[in-house]
Amino acid sequence: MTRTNLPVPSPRDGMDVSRRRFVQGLALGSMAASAGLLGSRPARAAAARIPVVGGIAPPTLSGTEFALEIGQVPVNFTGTQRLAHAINGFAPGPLLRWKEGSEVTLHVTNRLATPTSIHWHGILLPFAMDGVPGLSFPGIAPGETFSYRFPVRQSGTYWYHSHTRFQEQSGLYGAIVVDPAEGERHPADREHVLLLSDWTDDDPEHVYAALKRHSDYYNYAQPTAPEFLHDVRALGWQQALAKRRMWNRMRMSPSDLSDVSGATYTYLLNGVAPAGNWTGLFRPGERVRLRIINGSSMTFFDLAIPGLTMTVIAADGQDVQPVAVDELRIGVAEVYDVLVQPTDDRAYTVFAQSIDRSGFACGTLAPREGMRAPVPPLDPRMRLGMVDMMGAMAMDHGAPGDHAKHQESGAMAGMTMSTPPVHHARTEYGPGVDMRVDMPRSNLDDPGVGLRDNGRRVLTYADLHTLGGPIDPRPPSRTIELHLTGNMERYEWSFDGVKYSDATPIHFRAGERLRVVLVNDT
Ligand SMILES: [Cu+2]
Repeated sequence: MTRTNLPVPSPRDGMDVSRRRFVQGLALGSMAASAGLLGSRPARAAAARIPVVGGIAPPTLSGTEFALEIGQVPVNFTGTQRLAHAINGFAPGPLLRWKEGSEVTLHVTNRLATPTSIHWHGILLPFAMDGVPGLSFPGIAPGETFSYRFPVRQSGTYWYHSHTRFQEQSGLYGAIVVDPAEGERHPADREHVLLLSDWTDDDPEHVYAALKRHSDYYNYAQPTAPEFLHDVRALGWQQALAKRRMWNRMRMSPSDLSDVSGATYTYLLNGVAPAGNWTGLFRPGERVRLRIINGSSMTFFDLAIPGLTMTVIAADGQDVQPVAVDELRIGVAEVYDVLVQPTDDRAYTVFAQSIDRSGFACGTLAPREGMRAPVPPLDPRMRLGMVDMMGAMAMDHGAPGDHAKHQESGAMAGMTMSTPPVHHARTEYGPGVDMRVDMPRSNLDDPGVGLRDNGRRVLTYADLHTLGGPIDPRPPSRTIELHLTGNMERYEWSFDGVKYSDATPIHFRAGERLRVVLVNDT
């Protein structure tokens, strides 16, 4: 495999994270091809690419007053030049560093020809500062400046993103770190933000339109004829046909782990493609805090750093009882803070593979620049089993040839078999809903498809405990049950079968202790 690094250009304003520009181009193309990442339609990704610049890590801005300009900037993550949405010329945007107890002012100026917005994800603030167009403010018109001002009432790792159209997908997002007023609970010798994301050279508007037309447009891993024949050999004709019919009846595909895969997406770490090898430095023996943010639009990542144990100390900005793991699955918009303590004078690879194993983001932790550790192979692709799709129902009835039953029985035995009574709203019985789950399970201790019994300690939600018990000890006075619903073929999503545009508000009472139960019927 060949890899060429271009000379690093001079840093832009006040960058304290080292910036790197790299060649991706042919290097990544051949890497992807040799790793078999391209699925059954390799043509578009394997096409010859001109080696060019491949991504730049964003700078840090800290203080209480910020001037952020939203515009467009040429980027090149794949060998093809595209325009990204950017903040102060960076896509992703700068890391914003605040102090708990301060008041921050952020003047956001729109230099685009279209409206824009910034939403501060996970930040507690007055509603008018929340940055959701049509809900908390009208958005920021072209040429206009909107000044966000709010007190910072929390600490931890968060992020921000545009809440307008698909601007987030095309670069308008960044990290937020809030330093606690009283000092860190787990002081570290140094820290790095690991901001994961997915980039497409296609116009995200076009990606969405294609998914609307054919929801499996980007699913290049559909079961193949050989796979069917394999099922026939293993299960016999009748069961193999029954299995195929079952998936067809659900109008779903067992390979439907991600709507858009690595054939379309280039996965980025801190705005840098894999061949660019973003590098975070450490001195052997140091305690290093990694602030891991999934700022992608559509991608779940499974992240590990071979050779290092990660001690999870915070989830979504909230400190948790420390738990040591080898790997964690991070959903879209989730955040985890972990501590690592590399003792050897060598490089470690930060490896974040997409849930469908179609690609990965990666970078390096190293004592010095220019080092690299082996990049592990992608885990094998897996198929969803009935247990992943149908919840408890699959356990009662079983399913012919169900992979989960054969290969992942260990995890199934440990699953929480809670089957609370489920209520489907009348609005769920309409053309906008193609599936309802009658016996949902709350499998918080299930690592999830592809991570069960993989020989690594994998974080589950059941491992996460608030420090010092619940923040509010009162029992809930009422429960609202909401169903996440959708119609895959229409690529249309809703609560209780009601699209946002048709929905009326759900009323919460100020100060009440409320339980909201979300049931995923999709
Ligand atoms: Cu958000």
